[in-house]
Amino acid sequence: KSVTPLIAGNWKMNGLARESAAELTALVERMKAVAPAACDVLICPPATLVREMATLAEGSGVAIGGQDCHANESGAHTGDISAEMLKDAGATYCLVGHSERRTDHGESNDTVKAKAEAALRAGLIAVVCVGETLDEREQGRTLDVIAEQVTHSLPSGATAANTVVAYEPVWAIGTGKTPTPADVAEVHAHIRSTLAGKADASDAMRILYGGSVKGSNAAELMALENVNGGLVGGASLKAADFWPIVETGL
Ligand code: G2H
Repeated sequence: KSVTPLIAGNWKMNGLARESAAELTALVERMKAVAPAACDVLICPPATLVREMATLAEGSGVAIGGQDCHANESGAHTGDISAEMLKDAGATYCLVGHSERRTDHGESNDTVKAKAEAALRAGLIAVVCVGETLDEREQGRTLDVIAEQVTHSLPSGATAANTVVAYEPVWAIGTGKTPTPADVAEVHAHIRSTLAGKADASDAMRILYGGSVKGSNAAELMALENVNGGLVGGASLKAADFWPIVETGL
């Protein structure tokens, strides 16, 4: 594959400073040993840890990202964090539109798009997440739902350099269930064709697969056409679990 893969870890609402620093240090040491790595590696810790993790990861090839950002640069938005603040803390990426944000916080495609545009405005790479629910899949609506989400969540001005798409079937998140490789390949091909004409250099834009990725299934998933890396939740929390997944991109 000609595109540099991205293996991303999403720690979600997990991590206190001491344990997280130990896990990130273990990952950083492994990355330094394979430098220059053939894939990009990203960890998205909770916002409280972004600055500390960014300092620990400096110069290692492990990038640090936010898990969400507000669409505005600053202002009266209690509890929210802007893309500029994440950038200031050392982040270079930001996830937007994760299904847990879409579900738990009622984020629409328009909201996700505004957040992705905020990430770009701040100079962060936006990782725009999309995915169908089990109901939508069972009704045969998967491809339509995904095309709709990609079309309406992608930031204007999206390029292969500033935007990544992550496909995460909602029913596969944290459940241990994964779609078949054929299902993943079908959706990724559909995302690729949806991107054509909507984003600059759409052929080179990275499309990640996420949802119960682990050491035992990563190689098969990452080898699929149009799969340019993974977004990993549970299996990214421990360096020892995450490393075999990173190795599929090395
Ligand atoms: C999907 C994924 C990471 P998990 O949410 O974003 O989590 O790998 O635990 O299914």
